[in-house]
Amino acid sequence: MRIWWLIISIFCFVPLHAEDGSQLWLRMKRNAVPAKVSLSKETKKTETMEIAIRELRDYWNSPTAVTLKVASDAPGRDGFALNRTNNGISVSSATDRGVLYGIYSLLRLQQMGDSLQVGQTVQEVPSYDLRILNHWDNPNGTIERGYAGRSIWKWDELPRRISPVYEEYARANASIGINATVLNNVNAKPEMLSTDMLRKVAAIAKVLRPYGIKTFLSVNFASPKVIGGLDTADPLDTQVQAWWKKKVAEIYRLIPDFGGFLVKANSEGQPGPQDYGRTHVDGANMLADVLAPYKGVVMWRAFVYQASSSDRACQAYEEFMPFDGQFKENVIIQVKNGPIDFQPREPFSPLFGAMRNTQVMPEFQITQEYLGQSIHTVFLATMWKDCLDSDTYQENGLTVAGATQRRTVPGATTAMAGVANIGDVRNWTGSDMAQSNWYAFGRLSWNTELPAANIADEFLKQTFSTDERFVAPVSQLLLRSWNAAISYMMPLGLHHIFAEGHHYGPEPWCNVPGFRKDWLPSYYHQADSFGVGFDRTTNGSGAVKQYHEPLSVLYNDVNTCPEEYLLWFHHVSWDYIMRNGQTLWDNLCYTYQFGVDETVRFVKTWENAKAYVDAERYEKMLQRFRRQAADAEWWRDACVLYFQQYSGEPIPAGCFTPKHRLEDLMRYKLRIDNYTAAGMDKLP
Ligand code: GCW
Repeated sequence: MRIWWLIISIFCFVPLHAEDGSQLWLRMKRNAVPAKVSLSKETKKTETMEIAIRELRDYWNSPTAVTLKVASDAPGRDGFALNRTNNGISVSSATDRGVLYGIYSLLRLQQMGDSLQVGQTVQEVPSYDLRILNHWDNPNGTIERGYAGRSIWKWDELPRRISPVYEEYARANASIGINATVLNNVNAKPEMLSTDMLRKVAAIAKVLRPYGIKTFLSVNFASPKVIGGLDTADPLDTQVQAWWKKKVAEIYRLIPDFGGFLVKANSEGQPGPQDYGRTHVDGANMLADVLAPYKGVVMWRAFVYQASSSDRACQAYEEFMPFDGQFKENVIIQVKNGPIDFQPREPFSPLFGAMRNTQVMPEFQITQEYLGQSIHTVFLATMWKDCLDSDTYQENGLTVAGATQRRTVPGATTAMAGVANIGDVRNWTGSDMAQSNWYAFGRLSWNTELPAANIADEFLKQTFSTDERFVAPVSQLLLRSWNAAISYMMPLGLHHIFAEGHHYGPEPWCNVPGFRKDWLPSYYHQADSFGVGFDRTTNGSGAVKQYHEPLSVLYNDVNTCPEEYLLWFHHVSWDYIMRNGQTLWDNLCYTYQFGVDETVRFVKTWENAKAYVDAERYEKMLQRFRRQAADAEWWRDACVLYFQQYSGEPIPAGCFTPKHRLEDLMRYKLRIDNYTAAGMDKLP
């Protein structure tokens, strides 16, 4: 009797196929009978090829036979060609990795309900050589700015136990063209380079390799001192150089295809060459020399700023431009998309247009540190496209994408980096919708020309449903979500008015006694009784001068500056008349309210999508959309009521009635102790 009761309860209460989001966009149905796949005569059956064969056998559900071919006349650099004739489909590439990307492209078509026609050929070559994730994961399992649990890298168990997650991770990345990964935080612990850790890294690299993924590490510039026992880390010291040489030799013995180093030096307290009176060139070139015999590269970050008098937005340019042309061939300067720090909206970093003789790569942030973390839905393809498509005016029509895809010397490596939003929760990214940003990063780094709308469609069709009644409205939601977030957080060029520390909610009033000025919101918004905004014109910090004409002139003039950057470049009076005839103050209020309205519409859109989504993901996302709408009101009230103290103006009649009182919001402190949920249940 008891046993029956138990069995009945199990069947009634435990759904057999609970949807946990763990499959990401890879939801092909496994074939009952393996598909027909063959290799052309000359093609070797490498481990990578075996994966390609297995994927097709298991998931290619068309009767059309597929032939895989590695041939020197096929597209190189990871590229591939798909070709359909009366005899079937051929997937060819100069490398087995290219074939793997080809078969994932084929499977993507199938999942989206599309197919190749007879006579049709598809040829693709990726935009960048390296399409690389940056994990900000620490050896103790925590993740800096991670909102999806703990690190997937289980250092305690490695190299003994190899978690099956590593291969799932490799496969997911390969399916969207990602071919490199930095395993650890740029705020790097020196012990990452200990022999013990390197053995663990090698074990991960071994799993990633057949999927075409190269392993990189972030290194702490003081490593020779901290773990090497030397009394200096001066890059010009021969003992220091010898230490790195030996360390790098050890790394390549363990990981023959190791990619190289990512370095955050002399930034936010990290050690660097300047500690010894040396320069970024001295530091980067020393490591580049050591890595060169192995074809390794150094990604040296330009994210540097000091608590100096100069505008923070100017500092990366000021520090790096003098060295343009002096970096070794295997150095890439890694530049964040905007001049400050992954804000909701920034103009592109002027370094992209300025550096002519240095290989520069964009760094985007997939993890939503400043965009609602794993609670708010903000589709970032739109933001990244905005940066990549920006004209730098260095030469006719040279965009950020163009400037970073161009090789400064023939042997140079091109790359695009994204700070991962991946953790060890079952659905990888906390929010099921946040998977779209990992997906978008892969697809865009593969092809910067892809429209954001196509990426949204691809993601939704593969991850949720191909039903147009679902795809059309939810894709619209995704495409509007970036603008919505800017509107309810920081419209018109406002930036960095986040709560100190967690960067989740608003705190334009934040003032920590003794804190660096450039870590406080008032440094950025400069609100006073006259107006608001940071004067970066030639009368102010002069940041506009770092852009080529006509941008420098355009940005410098309040009348021609694009309004989305108005308060980024100008300190503007509250009664300034905007292009739509409203005063700045009124426009600010209306824009905040527009952001709130959008989030309310998002909740409705999602409610209408219920019929097309499994109950688990539907419910989890619904909670998040609702919380996003409530947060939007929090943002609106906090910012508008705070700025009102300076403008002295009323909220325009009929615009909105605040839900909160400023003094309550100012007293409220969001405690985020568990980043997996980012305080889902906590609101002011
Ligand atoms: O966005 C800021 C973050 C830091 C981060 C830093 C960086 C890894 O708040 O947490 O440190 O940027 O990019 O180095």
